Amino acid sequence: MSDFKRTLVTTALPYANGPVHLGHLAGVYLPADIYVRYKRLKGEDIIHIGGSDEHGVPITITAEKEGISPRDVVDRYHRMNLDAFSKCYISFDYYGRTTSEVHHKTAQEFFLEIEQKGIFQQKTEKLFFDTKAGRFLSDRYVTGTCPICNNPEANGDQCEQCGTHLSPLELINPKSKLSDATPELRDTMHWYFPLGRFQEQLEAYVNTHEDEWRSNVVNYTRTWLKQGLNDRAITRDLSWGIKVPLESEEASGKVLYVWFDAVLGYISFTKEWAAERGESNLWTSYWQDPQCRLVHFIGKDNVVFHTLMFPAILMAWNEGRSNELYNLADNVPASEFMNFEGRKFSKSRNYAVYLGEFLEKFPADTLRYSIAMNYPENKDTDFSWQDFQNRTNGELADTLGNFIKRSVDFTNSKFGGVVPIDCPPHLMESFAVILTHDNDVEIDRLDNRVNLDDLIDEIGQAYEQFHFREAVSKTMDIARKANRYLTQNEPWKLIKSDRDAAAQIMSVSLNLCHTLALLFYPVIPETCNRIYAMLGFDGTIDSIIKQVVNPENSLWEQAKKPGLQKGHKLRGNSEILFTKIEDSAIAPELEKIAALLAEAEKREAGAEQERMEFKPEISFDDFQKVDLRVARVIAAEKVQKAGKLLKLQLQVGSVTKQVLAGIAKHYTPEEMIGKNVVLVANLAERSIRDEVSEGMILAVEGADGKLFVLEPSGNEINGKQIQ
Ligand code: B3M
Ligand code: ZN
Repeated sequence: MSDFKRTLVTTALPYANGPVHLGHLAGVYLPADIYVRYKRLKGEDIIHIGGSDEHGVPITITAEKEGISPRDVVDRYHRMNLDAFSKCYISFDYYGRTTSEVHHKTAQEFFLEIEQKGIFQQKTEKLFFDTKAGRFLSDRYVTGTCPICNNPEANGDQCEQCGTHLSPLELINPKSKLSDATPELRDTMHWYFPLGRFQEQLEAYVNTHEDEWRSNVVNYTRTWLKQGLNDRAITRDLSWGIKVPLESEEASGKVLYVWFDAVLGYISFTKEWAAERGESNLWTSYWQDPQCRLVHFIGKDNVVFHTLMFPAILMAWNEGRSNELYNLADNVPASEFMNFEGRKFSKSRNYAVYLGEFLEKFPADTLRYSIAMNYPENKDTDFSWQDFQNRTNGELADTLGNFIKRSVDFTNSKFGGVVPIDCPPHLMESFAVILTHDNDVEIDRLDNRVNLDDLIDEIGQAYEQFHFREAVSKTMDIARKANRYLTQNEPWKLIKSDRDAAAQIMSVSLNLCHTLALLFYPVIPETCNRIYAMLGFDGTIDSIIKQVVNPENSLWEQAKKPGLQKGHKLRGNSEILFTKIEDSAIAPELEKIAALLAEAEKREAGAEQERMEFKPEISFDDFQKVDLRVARVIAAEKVQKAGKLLKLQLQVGSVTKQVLAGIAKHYTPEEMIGKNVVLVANLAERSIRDEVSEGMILAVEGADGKLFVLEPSGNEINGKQIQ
């Protein structure tokens, strides 16, 4: 692991069609920034590359909704997000945009390389065309009724109500979102990337990393590999995007699929970063030198694009080449989600707290700390105002802030603001929580011994393995112990009887302040810069870090040793590092949340009401036409590539029927086998995903969205009509 000479960190490129919220910060940008700052403290060569994803349908849909151009949309949100990130001290080395010229060229170069090798396939397919708008409609531009749950507003790629992944062709009554017109099917040709061609290579790639990658990342990737990888269309009929770089008739009007171009943005932006430094070729040291470690920070919804799709694109580039070979990611620390006050962030439901807005009210470091302590490493976590207030007041203000301020204030008032004596390294290395102070100061070596070196190494290990919560809470543990050390030794009393003993305690305390300033730097950088200034250092940690690129004498190593010797002068005055958050400051936020929740409930109740508006009346004869039967599930299995569907074989009297039911999220195949169900037995056959469904079974949705299959009971009822 330590064979690497340098590290390239990338963070998922947020779509520039809206402001980033706290969920994005928690899953991707904060952990990446913490990691990068830690590595910089270690004196390692590391860069952090990010930027805006400015292509794709999410952008054009926003533009159409707001009646502005896609260019206006991306300009606005690129600026807004860059600004919010910088206010949150996310220290990108470069923050690019996929609309840049360098990026367009890079993506086109990749397309041509793969095209010339004959790897792409071209396929003609039928796609919906909006004759009013004169455009082919990509999946998201088509809406209609879901064939599984009858939701009348399903999207062409997915039904939000039942979660089924759909193709627009499966929708009942498809409509164009552009014009409301019923679209017609027309032939169109597209380029496909044959992911399956790289199946074995990808499997081998994942296998070599299975021990270091998070299990959720490995499992999720393997699920895809197990299903077998399909060809993926990598072009679209759109006007906004990167043009397919061919002169042919068939290429006209086509752009690269946004995911094909977005992942290549990491490369383009590294090129731009290098050019900006006046070392145009430097980017190759990060992408094409095997001694560079490549790490992608992303959210769990982007895993396969980074563990399969992007590596496969790079494999296609590397194929048959002897030079300019690209590195594949060494690690992809994908996060789970952080919820807010018990609910998922949702932009479309307006349930979100945006980063920029948050930072107008509260300091970035308090947010960074609270979020780091709630980092969704291997399960979803929750952020609440109450937790934010408790951590800020109890941990940052009362523990860390209090310790630093008391150390500095007491030194200022009793020792003229100067470190009174050298700090004995052994005291520093293993400062005791309680010192016995009779005549001479002696460490209580039996109890309460704190071995700073070991603790710091443990914290370092946690960072190396992306265990951010563990690293930050262990850092706070040191602050807690330091604070207790000062409190329990009572130098303010001791000084009356034994000035030297008090001097020693202050010397240890001040050196612990120095240590804590360095250890906390990855998570609360602005505060640590202020502590550094208070301790009388010239320049911030931010500036000093740039001068130390030697891992042996790195700032991280310096944190283990006394950094302030006798005579070192503090700045002279102290400051309050963290202002406590009063109840009155979060009260309006809690009210806002309550209002949002009430709104959500009302909406849900409204939906309920809507359901109470019965369908138009039917005659008794109409009803009699429906043949409801009791059937027994004799076999059940999941449908490949349709995660929500179960394929059921039903015994209905002497007949068997196959039914596809959208219940895979609620029942395992095993749970279904043996159940009696209610079957609509005379429903016209239809096919979904190349499978035939010969009926429908009845189910009802419970409060939390869980489906319950209706299970009739009785003796020898199989095949009987329900009346
Ligand atoms: N913009 C999707 C997202 O924001 C996409 C990430 C691109 S990473 C190369 O979730
Ligand atoms: Zn549905």
